[in-house]
Parts: sequence; C-alpha cells; structure tokens
Amino acid sequence: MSYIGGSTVRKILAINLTLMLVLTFATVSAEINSTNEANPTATVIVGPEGDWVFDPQTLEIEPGDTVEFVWEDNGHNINVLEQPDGGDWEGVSDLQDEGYVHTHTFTAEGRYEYTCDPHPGMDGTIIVGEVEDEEDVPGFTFLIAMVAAISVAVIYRWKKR
Ligand SMILES: [Cu+2]
Repeated sequence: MSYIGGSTVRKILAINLTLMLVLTFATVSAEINSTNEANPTATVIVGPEGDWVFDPQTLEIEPGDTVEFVWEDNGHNINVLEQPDGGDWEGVSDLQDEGYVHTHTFTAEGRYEYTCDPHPGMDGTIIVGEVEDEEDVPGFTFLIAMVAAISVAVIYRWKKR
C-alpha cells in the first residue's frame, strides 16, 4: 500500500473546492435566470383523454400570468381549496363539459390548491412566483456526489502508482 503525500491531498482538496465553487455559482446563476424569464400564458387541460386529472398537475408561473383551463372531458369543476392572501380566484363551481374554457390571471404570489369535486384525487396546484421549492436541491446533491466520485477516482489513480 502506497502513501499519499500531503501535497497530493492538498491538490485534491483544492480541485474539489474549485469545482464546488464553480458548481455553486452555476446553480445560483441558473436560478436567477429562471426567475427573470418571462413566462407565457400557460394551459391546464382538464380531463385529458378522459383521465380524471389536471395536466399539468403542478404549474409554476409568475405573478400576472394568465392560465387557461381547457376542458377535454365532461363533468368536471374547479373548487379552489387554498390560495394566498389577496388571491381572487373563484374557480368554476358548476360542472362543465368538453370545450369549456376558464381563464384566470394570477396576481397574488403563493400556492393555490384546487380540486375537482366529483373525482377524489383529481387535484391541482398552481405556484405563483417565489414559493419554497425543493426542486433544485436534488440536482445540487447530484453534483456534489459527482465531485466526491471524481475525488475517489483521483485518489485511486494515485494509489495505483
Ligand atoms: Cu373531475
């Protein structure tokens, strides 16, 4: 078994630190870019191909964006269960059929939860603006795991010498 010198360990640590700083910067700038991006008007399909779902189930938009809900199946409504303070979304209380369209402009930032009354589990979420979102965390964890894997490979190569 060979010995890894202190300078080698310092080199590996320096490479890791540099990689982590670069990756952190890349992640942060990606988040800033996605925040500044102007979102177009979005569409939610109600009952796509007769399935009792809203598609997409979770929709992320910016304050001021308008969402169009398009019925592709019969006998569904939108009951708004939760919305942030200042939210003025009334949903669609009566059951509507294929071809019906409901539009709403979401101005109040926050999380909106809605459901279709006749169909348990037919739920949807609209996230407007900056809401706590774990989505970027798994990606970042993956990058850290990559750095760790590279380190192991480097150390292994040094040991084999
Ligand atoms: Cu339904």
